Amino acid sequence: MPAPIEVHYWPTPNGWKISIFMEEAGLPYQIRFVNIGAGDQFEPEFLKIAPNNRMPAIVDPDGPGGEPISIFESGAILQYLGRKTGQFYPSDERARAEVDQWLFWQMGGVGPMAGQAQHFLQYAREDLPYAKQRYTDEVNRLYGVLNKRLADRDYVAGDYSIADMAIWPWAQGWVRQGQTEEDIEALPHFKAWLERMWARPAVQRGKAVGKEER
Ligand SMILES: N[C@@H](CCC(=O)N[C@@H](CS)C(=O)NCC(=O)O)C(=O)O
Repeated sequence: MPAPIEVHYWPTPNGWKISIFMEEAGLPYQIRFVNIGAGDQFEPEFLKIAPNNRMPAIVDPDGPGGEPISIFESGAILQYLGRKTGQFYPSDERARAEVDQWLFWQMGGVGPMAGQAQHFLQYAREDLPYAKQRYTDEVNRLYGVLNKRLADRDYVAGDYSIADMAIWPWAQGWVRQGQTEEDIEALPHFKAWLERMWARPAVQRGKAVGKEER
């Protein structure tokens, strides 16, 4: 039995990406809660493995060469876990490039834009209509791109992959990103994919990790 991987985690979309992978792959893991509301992300011990003071991060005691390794940034963690396990991340270069494109599309697009939409719609200290509209519209545009992509396939890069695991935790939170029921009805392939993902027991288990902490 391999030593469990430590997952430094809080139950948010970026954290769920990793708990979903762990559940899908059946890898032994140990959750270390990083309560970002209480400031745990600024603790010196955490900063040693995650210098950007953001979770998630992992520590794999059985890293390359049998030595421990720590990794931060959810996209890099998913790629590492995919390479380590040979699951949900194809080794064929053409197929891998497909996954990478959609993984980076999430990391550079959906995550930051949806995060800003949520910030300006729900947390900003002043009402900034321009910012609210800008990020709500950009999220809508991105989900439109995803809808088109899913018109002729079940998963974003063909087979189910780390790209789906990265996108879904953000996409399922569309209500908080200013999207309306009508907006989502207009994206039938996107909507069907959200449901297809939620039908996976490991996705449900991954999203449930630590929900009592929130
Ligand atoms: N690009 C990073 C983003 C991680 C991130 O933003 N994590 C948030 C929670 S979802 C966090 O730790 N926030 C703590 C803070 O803002 O101080 C990744 O994908 O790992």
